[in-house]
Amino acid sequence: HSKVKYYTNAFIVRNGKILLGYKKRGFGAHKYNGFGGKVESGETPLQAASRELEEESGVRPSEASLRHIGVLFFMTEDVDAAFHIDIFKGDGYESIDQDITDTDEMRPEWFEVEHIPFDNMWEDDVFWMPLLLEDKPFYGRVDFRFLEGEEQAVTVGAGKK
Ligand code: 8OG
Repeated sequence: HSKVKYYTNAFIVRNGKILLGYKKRGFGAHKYNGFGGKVESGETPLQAASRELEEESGVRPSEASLRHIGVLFFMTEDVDAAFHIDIFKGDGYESIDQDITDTDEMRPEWFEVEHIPFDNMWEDDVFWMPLLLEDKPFYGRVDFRFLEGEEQAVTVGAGKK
């Protein structure tokens, strides 16, 4: 694992609801997730998170008020890279609903925070999402292995920062 790849993921939580996107294609397709992607060279993670949020959901950074809340570190068997994901949380403003748009990549949808579809998300999310919801900064480490042809998380650790 010589390479580290930097990604972002952003979640908007407002009035007891969380904005998730149903990923239509690519990496993590058919799962719900926050909005994010690769940090491009010359960008800070916050700039990348703001750009990806707008590209994938239509939500303008000024409406999202993103702040950094967590870090996840992943390794996957047979993948010659480690992934460092900066997680951001935003409260959003009243007008945020006017911004939200379906895109080629993601279909945005609000969920009650009591009914987050963890069965249809990355397996590690259930461990750290409570910390994100409680505004507690966190870190997590996840190792994925291929079991019966499916990628599954076998080791997960998450804690308060
Ligand atoms: O650009 P692309 O859509 O391929 O980026 C992948 C997104 O998926 C990026 O936002 C990082 C995110 N991601 C992982 N692994 C995990 C994970 O275990 N949980 C969550 N919530 N997001 C993840 O790559």
